[in-house]
Amino acid sequence: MALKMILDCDPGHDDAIALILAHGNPTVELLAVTTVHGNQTIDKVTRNALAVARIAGITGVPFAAGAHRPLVRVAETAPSIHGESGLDGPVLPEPTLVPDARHAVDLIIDTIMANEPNTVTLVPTGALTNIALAVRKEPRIAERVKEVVLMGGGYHVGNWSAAAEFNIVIDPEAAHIVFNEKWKLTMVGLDLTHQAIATPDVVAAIAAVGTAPARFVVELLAFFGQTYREAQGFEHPPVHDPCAVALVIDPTVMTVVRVPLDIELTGTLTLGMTVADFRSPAPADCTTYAATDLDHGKFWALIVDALERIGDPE
Ligand SMILES: [Ca+2]
Repeated sequence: MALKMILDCDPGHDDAIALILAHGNPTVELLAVTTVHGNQTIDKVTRNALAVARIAGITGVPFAAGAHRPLVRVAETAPSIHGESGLDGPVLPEPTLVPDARHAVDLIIDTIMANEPNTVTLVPTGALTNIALAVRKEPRIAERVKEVVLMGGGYHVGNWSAAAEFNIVIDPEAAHIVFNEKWKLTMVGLDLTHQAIATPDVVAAIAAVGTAPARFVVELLAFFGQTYREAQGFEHPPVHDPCAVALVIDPTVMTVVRVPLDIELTGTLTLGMTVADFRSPAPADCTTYAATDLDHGKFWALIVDALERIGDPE
């Protein structure tokens, strides 16, 4: 049975790889791709998403641009990690897909409501602005989606502050809405994604695929590796966003535990922290989960497999 997925993203080097994985995996049915402000401005990340669609040969999937800024805060971008374009490194082709006329929030709502209940998985890999707006505009999506599997947060470590991760801290109010809805929500946070390291042997395996999309991923990882060395002190870069897609594809690719999660909105040092309550077994009504341990080999094999299946679209 197809895994119906909506990817809400801000490409973004790791978002681009998440999009390639979702498209190239044979069990995923990509229903829609929506974009949100974050790694760069909404115009830049939308253009990047459409350029990746051309590189990967994605056709027949609606793409729609979403929120241009957070619900409350001033917009923040991440040029130190993703460059001025949001996808610096490779030369990007002119997009051929034309974006959907709808706002991302409406495309998300329409797609969830048009499909059978409990069949659509929402995979946000950017700020949660679109998802928060969607569930406020159409509350019925909260019980209609199968689950939300997001890249963001972390229960131990931050990256944009000591306590907070970028996707959450740039729009903590949106994250608060999304984490407190009564849908099943899994946080694939930094504790997990910092295990998804693109080591030299991983890059070699991707390069060995030998196609234009594989070369594109190698170029993404080269730029991402450089900024992660300079800005975050990593020897090799962690590739966050495809981890959330991988969990939807294969639940055995990582360990997940049920734990109450909430978002800090008033801390001076901890704004945007995803607070996980590990003190005792989760209460019966807890619907939030956190990813803990990654099977590194299985994860990267999924990426290589997706690239092999995509081949050379042009
Ligand atoms: Ca992202």
